[in-house]
Amino acid sequence: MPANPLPMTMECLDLPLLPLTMTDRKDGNDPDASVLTKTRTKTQRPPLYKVLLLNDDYTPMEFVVHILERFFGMTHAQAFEVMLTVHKKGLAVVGVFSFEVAETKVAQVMDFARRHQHPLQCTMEKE
Ligand code: TYC
Repeated sequence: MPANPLPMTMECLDLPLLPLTMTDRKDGNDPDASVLTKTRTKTQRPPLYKVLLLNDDYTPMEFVVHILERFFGMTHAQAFEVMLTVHKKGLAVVGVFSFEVAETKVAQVMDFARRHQHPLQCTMEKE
């Protein structure tokens, strides 16, 4: 399994103010023209992005294994297994991250592959 460092970014969404019922009033009086309101706050999770590794006919298997160890924190055994999945099925999800982390991983892999003159392709998509 690939390492999955989920950043714990929490955002709050303030929902519309809701009228309170008479039982919510502490004084027990009829508010007549006035209405008390309460804010409901709901936590929102940040969107997550899958990082995908694509197969090709030229990139050496050991190079792909190295990429998975180096940039995705996999052990050699995990990396070899994921590399074989990509080789056999055409692609595999190698991690799920926030937008910024996924973007960085893709850029690191693409740059490392280009510098070693391998055609390896890495992309991301919203989960
Ligand atoms: N298909 C490549 C080969 O036979 C190995 C490979 C695996 C390439 C995974 C890319 O993402 C990849 N040498």
